[in-house]
Amino acid sequence: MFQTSHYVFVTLFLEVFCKQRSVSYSVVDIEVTDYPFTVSYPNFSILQCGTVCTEDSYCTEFLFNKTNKQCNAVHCVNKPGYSYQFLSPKNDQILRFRKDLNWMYMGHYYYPVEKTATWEEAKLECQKLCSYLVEINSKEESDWLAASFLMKDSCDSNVYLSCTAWTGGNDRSTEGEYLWDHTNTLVSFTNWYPEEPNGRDSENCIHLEKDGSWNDQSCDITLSYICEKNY
Ligand SMILES: [Ca+2]
Ligand SMILES: [Ca+2]
Ligand SMILES: [Ca+2]
Repeated sequence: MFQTSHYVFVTLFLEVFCKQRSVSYSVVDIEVTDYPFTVSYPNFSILQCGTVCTEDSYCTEFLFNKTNKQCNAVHCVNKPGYSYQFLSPKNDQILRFRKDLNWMYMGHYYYPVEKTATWEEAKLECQKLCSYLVEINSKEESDWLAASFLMKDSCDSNVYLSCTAWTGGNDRSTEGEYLWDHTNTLVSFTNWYPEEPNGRDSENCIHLEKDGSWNDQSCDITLSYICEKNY
């Protein structure tokens, strides 16, 4: 009993502490899955563990073993130069905390990132969040994404460069053959802006515009992006 309330206290403190860095954590209580990419820190306090995760952009979640003070930062993709441990925590001594991000749910989970990035950078940023660049399969999804995340009072009238976001759609492998990056499936539903796509070899990545329409654009310019995940 003492131990439980002790950790409840520590947990609350952890959230306050980490909020000063604009990151808070929630206890994860869903059935455990396997964690292929965890970085191990022995003999840490729970606060040190939270701080390590806060300062590591690849860390989405951390695991803390109450008994042996083992801290494990969870990554979703391989970070170059890190050595990883596979972890399958069935042990009830292991507390799990996930970084809070404001994923919006509409059948899937969506997270708009306003910071701009090239298409490749945006792809990696979504992977770091255990997600992928958004894949759009219907007019409803396209319109909902644009209305929810892109259409703002501050947008200017330039359809192409203001209030737009990368999607996972691209024809980087074969010109004119558009694929969704994560599922590697053909783009079947399309919602091109009039006279798009027009860039041939120089424009191989699809971005979503604030009216829900699409444009092919050079993958090297920097735009906002939307990440999606199934759960
Ligand atoms: Ca989708
Ligand atoms: Ca192209
Ligand atoms: Ca274009």
